[in-house]
Amino acid sequence: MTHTRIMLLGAPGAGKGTQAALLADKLGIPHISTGDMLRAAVVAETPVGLEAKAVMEAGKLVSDEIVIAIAGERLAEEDAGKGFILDGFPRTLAQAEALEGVLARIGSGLDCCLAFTVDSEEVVQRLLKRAEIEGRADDNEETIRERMRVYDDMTAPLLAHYEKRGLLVEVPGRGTIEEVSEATIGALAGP
Ligand code: B4P
Repeated sequence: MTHTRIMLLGAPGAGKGTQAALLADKLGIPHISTGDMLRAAVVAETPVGLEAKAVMEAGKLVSDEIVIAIAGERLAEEDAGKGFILDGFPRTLAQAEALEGVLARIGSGLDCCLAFTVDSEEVVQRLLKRAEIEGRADDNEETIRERMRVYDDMTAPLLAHYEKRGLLVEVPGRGTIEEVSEATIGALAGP
C-alpha cells in the first residue's frame, strides 16, 4: 500500500470520520478533520469558533477563507510530511484549488480521493442515531437534510474534479463499519 496522501469524500454520515480514524491508525499518519478542528474551536470560543458556531449549527459550510487557513496550517505541521488522511476537506472547488496550491508549495500532491457512496436515507438514520449518543448540535433531522442539500450543491462537484485528475476511487459505504473498512483498504491496494 503506497498511498499516504489521502482525502476522503462523501455525504454527511457516509463514514468519512469513522473510516479516517481507522485508516490513520493503520497507516500511522495523522487524521486531519476540519469538522473536528472547527468543533474544538467552538468549544474553546476562539475567534474562528465564535464565527463558525452558528454556521455549523445551521448545517451550512464555514467560509472557505477560514477553513483553508486552518487546514493549510495543519498540513504544514511536521507530522503531515509523511502523509495524511484529509477528512471533510476540501468541501468546495475553491478549497480543492487551495489544497492543490498548499501541497504544490511543499512539493507534494494528493495520491487519491476515496469517495464513500451510501444512500441518503441510510445516512439520515446513522446521524439520528449519533444524535442520541453524542448530542451533536447539527445532528437533528432538519439540519441533517440541509447538510445533505449543501453536500449535493457544493461538494458533489468535487467527484468530477478528482475523476478528471485520475484520483477518484469509489468505495461502497454500505455495510458494517468493519466491512467498509475492509473495502477501504482494498480500494487503496488497487485492483
Ligand atoms: P464533519 O465533522 O466533517 O461531519 P460529517 O460530514 O457529518 O461526517 P462525519 O465524518 O463526522 O461522520 P461519519 O460519516 O463518519 O462536518 C461537520 C460540519 O463542519 C459541516 O456541516 C460544516 O459546517 C463544517 N465543516 C467541516 N469541514 C468543512 C469544510 N471543509 N468547509 C466548510 N465547512 C466545513 O459518521 C456518522 C455516523 O455514522 C457516526 O455515528 C458513525 O458511527 C456512523 N457510521 C459510520 N459508518 C457506519 C456504518 N458503516 N454503519 C453504521 N453506522 C456508521
